[in-house]
Amino acid sequence: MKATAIAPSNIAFIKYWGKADEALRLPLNGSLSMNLDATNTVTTVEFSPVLSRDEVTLLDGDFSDKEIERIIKSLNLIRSKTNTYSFARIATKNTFPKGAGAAASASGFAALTVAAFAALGITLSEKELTVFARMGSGSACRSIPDGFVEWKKGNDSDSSYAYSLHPSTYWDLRDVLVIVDYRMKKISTTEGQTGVKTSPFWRDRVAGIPAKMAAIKAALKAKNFRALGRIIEEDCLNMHHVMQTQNPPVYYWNDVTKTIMDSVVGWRKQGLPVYFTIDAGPNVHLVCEAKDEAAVIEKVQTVAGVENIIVNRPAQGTHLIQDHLF
Ligand code: 2P0
Repeated sequence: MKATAIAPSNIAFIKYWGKADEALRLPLNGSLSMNLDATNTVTTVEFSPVLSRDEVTLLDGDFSDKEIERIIKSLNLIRSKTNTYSFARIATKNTFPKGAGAAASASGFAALTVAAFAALGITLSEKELTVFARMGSGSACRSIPDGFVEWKKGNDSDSSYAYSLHPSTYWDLRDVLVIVDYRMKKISTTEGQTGVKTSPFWRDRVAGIPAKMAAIKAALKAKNFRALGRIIEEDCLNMHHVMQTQNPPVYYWNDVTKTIMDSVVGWRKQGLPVYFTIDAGPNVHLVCEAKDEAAVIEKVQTVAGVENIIVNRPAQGTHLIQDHLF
């Protein structure tokens, strides 16, 4: 049987950086995100007894050997848990470039997990799917449930899962993704996280997360945009502070990133409610309410060095579609 899934990427408002268990991808802290509708991965999977190896194709580019290895590792895990002995044909495509600061590994492993189980004819609960996706890439578990999502830290594999706090229709926010560099990041997030405990500040950040999670959930519940934005920006800066003080330091920003960060503070002083957040790359996500989207875009267009702007709305979680890629 053939199955195809579409998965959104997600932007973390409270971020995941560092693992308590490398093999299971258990995080050091819980995180919270919003699914993004313009940056998706579509993946088709078919298991077939006639194949003599897994065949993995990226339709809009090339996978490195390391990336293929990681996909096959995920498939092997699914095969071992389901007593499946066939190899699989997999085709996948992104609506955005890999490494562009939109989390391709999040949408990628979410789509792979949902398509693979459907292709095997096995129905898992959403929670179980998030646990499998998490083992492919931590942030992928947050791309499976709908809309605004919490990934619980947990203390073992079954308790470290993601669930929807609010559906995508709950709040008409925008994530204006400002691309300032299309090249792949130099340090992968998996590699960068291995040094987290060399930062003298990681403990402080992790210790502060439960209170921050409670505060951001309250801001979401009350639809208090300014409170939400303040926490988003604060946690972004906290995470990058940890990254930049690791040994060796992991530094993702460039000059345009910093110009935008400064500008956002200035735009707020002028009365425009917009907040920034940045993942493991130089590109900047500007979070605002729908009513301010046009004003934010107008401001961003004045910044030299901006290569592209992608406007995201809150998105549904990962789901099956009938348009197969082969
Ligand atoms: C996040 N990031 O919460 C944070 C913000 C990067 C910065 O989740 O090793 O690619 O595959 O579990 O999920 C990126 O980490 O790492 C990430 P792995 P992942 O979105």
